[in-house]
Amino acid sequence: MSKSLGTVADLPPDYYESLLRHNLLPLWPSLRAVLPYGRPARKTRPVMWRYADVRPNLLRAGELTPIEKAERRVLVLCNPGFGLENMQATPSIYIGMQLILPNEVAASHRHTPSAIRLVIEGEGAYTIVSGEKLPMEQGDLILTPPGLWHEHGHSGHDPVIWLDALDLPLIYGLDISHAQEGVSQQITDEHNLSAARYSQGGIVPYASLHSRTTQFPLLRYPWRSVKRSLLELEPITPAGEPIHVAYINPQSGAECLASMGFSALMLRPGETIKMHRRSASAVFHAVEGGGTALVDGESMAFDVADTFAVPTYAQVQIENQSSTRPAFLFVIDDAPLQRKLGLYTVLGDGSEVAGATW
Ligand code: GTQ
Repeated sequence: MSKSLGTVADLPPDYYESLLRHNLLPLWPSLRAVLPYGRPARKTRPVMWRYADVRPNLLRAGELTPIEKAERRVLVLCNPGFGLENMQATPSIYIGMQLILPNEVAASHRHTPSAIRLVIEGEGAYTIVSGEKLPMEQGDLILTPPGLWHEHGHSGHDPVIWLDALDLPLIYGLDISHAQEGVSQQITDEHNLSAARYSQGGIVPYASLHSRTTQFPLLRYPWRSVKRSLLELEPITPAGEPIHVAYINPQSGAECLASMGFSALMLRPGETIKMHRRSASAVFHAVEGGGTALVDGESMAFDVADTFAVPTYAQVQIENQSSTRPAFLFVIDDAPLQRKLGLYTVLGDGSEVAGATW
């Protein structure tokens, strides 16, 4: 039914060359590549980054490159589908693994991309965001919203490693990615007071109902609280249905950041879950336990601290083979961005774009 379109070979060579000289291109030979019928062309590959491969290389970076020479000592998890140099895990998501050694300081800066950290190992590190000192414990989510000063420090004894996620591909793609160097921040809140202000879901400081002092009231989501919520959902969630919680802004109820969404999944011992196929791309990271991920037919075993990329619309099945231990996964996706564009869809719920063929 679909008509085949003209190609470059159909055109007189001198005509085509003159178009190029004027910075022009005919659309029709390339139209189907950028506007394919039925389903999108996807560059994202299902890729697994094993912590066992990342960790020794990151520790080696700690020996090779002093923090002053790195600003941030990070190895970037690059999806080969985009070309490694583009530093994309998915179309919109950058993922890095960052190492800080005892007594090091990763100097204060701020930038247009949004960032988060998810702590993988080690004790005693902290991030200061807008003067608030945020302890970093294993599994904690720390937000660094766009434009806010942030620096990292470490007063413990062992290496600390965390996962960074940024919307860098998006912001860089918009030609608005830039940073500013700063001086070490004055700590105005030594005790992570936002954690006390928003210690329980559904309860907020009274005054916040009429005057909001900040767009980002909560900058740290302790893993302890997230895990407790998942465990509370367990007995009321039917077997095989994902036990899945979303991180939100406690003041607005919206996603924490405009472009990236964060959620956590629990798989009971022996459980297999099937995720909805949806338009958002995502990165999954094992916080506790392991298992096997089947992403668009590709089977990838994962262990604690392993990380994998999930393309848009992918079929995702996750299996926890352990008969004794639950598995916990942290998920980063670009659903908030897609919702703002009116393009977030879940296949099979009637929201897909007309003409999609799956
Ligand atoms: O820690 O502020 O992986 O600015 C990339 C850019 C981490 C950070 C990254 C950054 C940071």
